Amino acid sequence: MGPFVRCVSTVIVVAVAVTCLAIANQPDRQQTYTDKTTGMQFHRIKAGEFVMGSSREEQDAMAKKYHGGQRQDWMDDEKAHLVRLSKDCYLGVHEVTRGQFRKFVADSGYKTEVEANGRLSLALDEESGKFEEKEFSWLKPGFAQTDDHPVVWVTWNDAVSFCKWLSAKGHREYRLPTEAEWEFACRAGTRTRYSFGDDEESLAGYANVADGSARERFPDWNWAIRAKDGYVFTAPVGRYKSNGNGLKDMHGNVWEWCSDWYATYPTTEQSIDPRGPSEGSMRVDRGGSWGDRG
Ligand SMILES: [Ca+2]
Repeated sequence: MGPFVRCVSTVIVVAVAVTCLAIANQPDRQQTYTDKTTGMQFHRIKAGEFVMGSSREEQDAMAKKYHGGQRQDWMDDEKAHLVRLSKDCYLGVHEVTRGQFRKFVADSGYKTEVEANGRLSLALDEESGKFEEKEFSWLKPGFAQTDDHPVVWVTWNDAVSFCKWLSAKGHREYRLPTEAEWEFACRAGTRTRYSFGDDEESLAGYANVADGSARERFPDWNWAIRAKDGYVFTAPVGRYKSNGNGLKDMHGNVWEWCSDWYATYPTTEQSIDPRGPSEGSMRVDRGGSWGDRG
């Protein structure tokens, strides 16, 4: 799966869902901003224009490499189109960590949707190395994590609740980024397959993906890249090289929630500050994860 591919979920995907945040109002136009409650760092992303989505050439190359030359249905959903973002925004440098999420839970008494439902979920379990049906949650993700790792098993509603709590605490308005803001910030002016270039084996220097370490643990992951990023499951945030906007882990570690409902991209020539459709059945998450190839 390529980096600018979209992922959609009504509930969390396999232990990989997290939020990155955009501050809605501008903190005095500084380049960086640190939230006092959580210590979260934000970088300013200047307004601008970019081509959102994948080019036909890129899609054809992916179809040839991974799908025996067959175009996939989802490829028509993310047609390249011009987008203009009229306002600067601030995006979290790192994925929200388990320690930061713990502060939210300790202060508010919040129960994540997965905990509240108490239902069994199917996910990869580190202990057995197999998919198991258990009561997984951000505290029991199925693999070892420290408070520096990204929080997982967080639904879109959980992520929005975290943003609301942070807004109330931080005297700024925090929200999930729109999908357009996320992609613009990730691309950082590039048009290559990844924000650092086209070579997927180079992902190991930029992100925690399904890699050579994961192949050793799960020999049937023969689709994973061969280079090693050093982690089978999640990695502490910020371990890898930044993109051009100084943001970390944009191509891996855990998928990141955006605010938009999922829909086929608009076909108009130019879209200004798109927020996605007003209703839908699935939300968008973006990036990549330890269990995907970027
Ligand atoms: Ca990895």
